[in-house]
Amino acid sequence: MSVDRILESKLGPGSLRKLLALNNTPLNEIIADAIIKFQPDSVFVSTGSPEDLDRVREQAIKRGEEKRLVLPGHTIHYDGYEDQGRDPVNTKFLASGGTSLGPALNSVDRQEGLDEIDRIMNGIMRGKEMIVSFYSLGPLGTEFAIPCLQITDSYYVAHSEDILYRSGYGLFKNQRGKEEFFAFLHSAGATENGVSRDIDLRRMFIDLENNVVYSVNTQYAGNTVAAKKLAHRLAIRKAAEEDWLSEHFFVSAVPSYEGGKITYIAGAFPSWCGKTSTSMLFNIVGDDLAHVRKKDGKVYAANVEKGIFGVIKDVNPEDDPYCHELLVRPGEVIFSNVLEADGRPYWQGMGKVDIPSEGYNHSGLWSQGKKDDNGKSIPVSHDNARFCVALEGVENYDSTQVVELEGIVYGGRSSKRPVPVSQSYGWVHGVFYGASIESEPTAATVGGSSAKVIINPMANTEFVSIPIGKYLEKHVQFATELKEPPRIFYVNYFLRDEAGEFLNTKMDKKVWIRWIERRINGEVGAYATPTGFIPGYEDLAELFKRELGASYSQDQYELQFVMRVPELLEKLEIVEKFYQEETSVIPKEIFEMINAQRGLLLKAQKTYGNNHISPFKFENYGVPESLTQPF
Ligand code: SPV
Ligand code: MN
Repeated sequence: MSVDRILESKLGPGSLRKLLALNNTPLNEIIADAIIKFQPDSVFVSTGSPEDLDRVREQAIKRGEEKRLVLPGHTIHYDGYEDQGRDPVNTKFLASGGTSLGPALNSVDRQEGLDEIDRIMNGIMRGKEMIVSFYSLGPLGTEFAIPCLQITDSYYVAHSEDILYRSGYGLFKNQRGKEEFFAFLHSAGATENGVSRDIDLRRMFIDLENNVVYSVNTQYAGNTVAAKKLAHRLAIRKAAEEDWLSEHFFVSAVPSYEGGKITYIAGAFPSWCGKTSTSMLFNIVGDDLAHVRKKDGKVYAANVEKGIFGVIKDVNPEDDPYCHELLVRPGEVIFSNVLEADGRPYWQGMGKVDIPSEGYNHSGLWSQGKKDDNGKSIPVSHDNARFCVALEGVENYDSTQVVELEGIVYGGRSSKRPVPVSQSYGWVHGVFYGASIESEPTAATVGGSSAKVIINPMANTEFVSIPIGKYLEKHVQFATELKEPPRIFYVNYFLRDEAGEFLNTKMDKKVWIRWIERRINGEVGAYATPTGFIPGYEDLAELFKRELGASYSQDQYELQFVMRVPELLEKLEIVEKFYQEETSVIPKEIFEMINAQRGLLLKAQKTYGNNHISPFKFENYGVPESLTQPF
């Protein structure tokens, strides 16, 4: 059958008209091919028009993928009990020659992968409707925009994507080749009680040669909303080829105290390290993914998305006032994997609210004390339960589409190592900050065992689709011709004392980010230490007062900013081992930084005769030359 005949056989006149108006042969071919393989009963094409968006919302309810809650616009969706997060084991790159990407990247021989996916997805949409929609990664009308085609049989996925991404229908007009767009093919597969049943056949396969991603037998958005992490993997590769960066960055706008200046900073933390709440402390541009480009000696960033798919756990009025507000007022929100009782959503850490003793959650009918098959108590909501909401209409949304980036913040979760905030001595030292992001599993308690520490370069490990050495090389080289590259910082919100208590409150991060803004603008000084510039006590005391109305004692400062030499040396070992074991060629600058950093720490330990060195000891410490090189 010809492509036209195939399309005519499944698309109604409205959908056909919308598709043919694009005059896009490669697009028509890919849709026709999906029809033949997946055999949907019908196909709906959404242009992102208000009517089409409405239909998607409606169908998500009608087909039982979402349920309306009491507040207008609020709906709830469930993923299967075993389908509550990204599945890195079954997320694979398809690479010709199998292992050409190196053992660190989870890959499978391309043909083998395509054959497997063909087998699994053959006829998988029988009895269902296929939805075709179009998105743009990044703002339309700018060089950031990348067209994305989504094909799915899940109205929940299409709905989430409509909330999270700019519509890209217009970008597909008159395209001449498949290489002009990313394509995502998803099916939830057979469902039971509304959730994907065949979890053992869950696959996310990324065809790097053709910029096509397949995702099947899963609903969790991190596996299915392809414009998110699946596209991010394709974008990292594209960026490396075209000399820009695709990063796991939030972007935030920090207005100066004096008014008149807004400083844009970006930052990467692994999941569950406070990224969304950091992005919302001042004004939010985006909370998860940004593309970064250079132009005329300056660095610009754009939010890939236009919404938030955030962790809901611990969103409460005290810790996350802006986020919380979004979840308790009318407006379009998809809650996932939280407790529903009498049409209202409840989640872990939501604040001073009486949680009903029964309801429905990610485990099905739930009552207080319910246990899973392993005898473990099932909480009110899953740890990775989420909310999905558009940024438009968020009180502190800064809708500037492309922003000049002046600072980058890396951060992780460490109970005993990096100080709460420090500034690198230069770009390469900052790349080293990013390359050594450390994350303890969230369950780690006092002094979490080093064996469990995960090194997560730029919080991007899971998504890097080129050899990690090449990825870091791109970072090192990015700033070579920039006169004033963005300043780079490191934050750690998770220091604990001997008794295992956190040394900081959740709101303290506002002070660190404010200090970063002041520092970028030359409004505060800093003290050099062996690991970077740190804030002075007086400056912080003033910022604590101004930002939080809180007092900040010298003792607190000393406890938080003490340099924990043996712990830091131990981390260097872990980082060094991580990169020594890498098979790709790691830029020499990374090893130079590790060695220089180690030398400075050992020297400081000797000079000050102490394992834990008070920050006050560094008042006259000079900027170490070994960390300022080469730029
Ligand atoms: C993250 O876990 O980093 C997320 C959510 O942003 S996911 O969509 O799962 O990637
Ligand atoms: Mn993320």
